[in-house]
Amino acid sequence: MTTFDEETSPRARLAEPGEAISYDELRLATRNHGMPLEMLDLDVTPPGLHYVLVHYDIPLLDPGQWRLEVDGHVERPLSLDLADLLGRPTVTHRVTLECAGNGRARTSPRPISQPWLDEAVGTAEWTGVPLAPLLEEAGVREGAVDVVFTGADHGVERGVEQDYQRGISLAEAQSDRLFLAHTMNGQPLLPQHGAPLRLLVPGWYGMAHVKWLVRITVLDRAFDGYQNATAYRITQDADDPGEPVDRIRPRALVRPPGFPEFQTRTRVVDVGSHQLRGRAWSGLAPVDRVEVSVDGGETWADAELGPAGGEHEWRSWSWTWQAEAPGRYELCARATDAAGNVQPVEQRWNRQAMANNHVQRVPVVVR
Ligand SMILES: Nc1nc2c(c(=O)[nH]1)N[C@H]1C(S)=C(S)[C@@H](COP(=O)(O)O)O[C@H]1N2
Ligand SMILES: [Mo]
Repeated sequence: MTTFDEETSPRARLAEPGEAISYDELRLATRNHGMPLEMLDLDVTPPGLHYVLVHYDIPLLDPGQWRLEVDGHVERPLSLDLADLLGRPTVTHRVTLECAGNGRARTSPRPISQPWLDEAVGTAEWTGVPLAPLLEEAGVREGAVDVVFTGADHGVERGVEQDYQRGISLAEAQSDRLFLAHTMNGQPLLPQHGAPLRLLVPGWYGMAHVKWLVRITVLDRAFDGYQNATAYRITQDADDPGEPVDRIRPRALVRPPGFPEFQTRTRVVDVGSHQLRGRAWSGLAPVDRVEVSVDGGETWADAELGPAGGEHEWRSWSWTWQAEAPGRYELCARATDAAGNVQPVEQRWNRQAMANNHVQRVPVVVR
């Protein structure tokens, strides 16, 4: 195995106090992109406007040559082509995806990585094949522990050369929630979203939803690959092994009202009545409360919730703001779910800012 020096593949680190965004971070930020927040108006994010996060390169796979292998600790390994998968019974679900690092650029010192602000989220209508029947067809053997999903993309990260791989427990993999999506918003998957096939793990942060899926391997031991054991962990310091990142914590976003100033994106609205609206989601339980603030979180009012949709789909909310006096305001929203998880106003950041759900702040000038 090649070893990579620190210049080629630096280890994880936090920015120095006051350290500006680097070209490395800018390069990640221009390859990967967030959802423009005005798309919070829509139930389903249009193709190309859903956020994108790709660790390495987007592999261009020939759908005619592509195969999915199901192997490892199974009785009957499977090798399936796309026609086989497209011919199977499907499920369709609207699923909200959010990157586990959404918001990480807001912490100080920030972890050096894709510098998300608030926008690493999107909702698509995914169609595909349930995973559990495929595992049953392959015949999972006694003693199986984890199931590993391998993407066709390859790279080096923090000195470790790897295919993008994520493991999940056998119990999760056999639940009826997981499916292999070949269709997004009624169209074949776009290259950046995992064409021709990706895993969907509704309710979990983005890293679990392996794109460009080529192999599903059943293990008789716990998976200790990089993306599970090293990355995507909630740690307090550099030596802490931490806890794995799994389900999405409650978060609400405001659709920025009025019109923006080009450079600062400060919003401009006129004195008067404005319907504020946005979306809220949680992978832990359905959202059942959204609160809104126009004074930066000093005081809160309950928003009206839109219809409850799919179990893992964001929920719309609205609230009427009487903007009576000209001046500067700061809009915020926060979500609570039916399991009692409340989005905190004061974020307690972990080292990598993983699975944070800090409150968005939208500066508005009322004129
Ligand atoms: N094969 C593969 N799958 C992947 C990734 C990747 O880099 N390679 N990125 C993951 C991460 S970190 C996220 S947040 C989601 C993003 O999915 P999207 O780009 O379709 O929004 O894909 C996940 N699946
Ligand atoms: Mo992510």
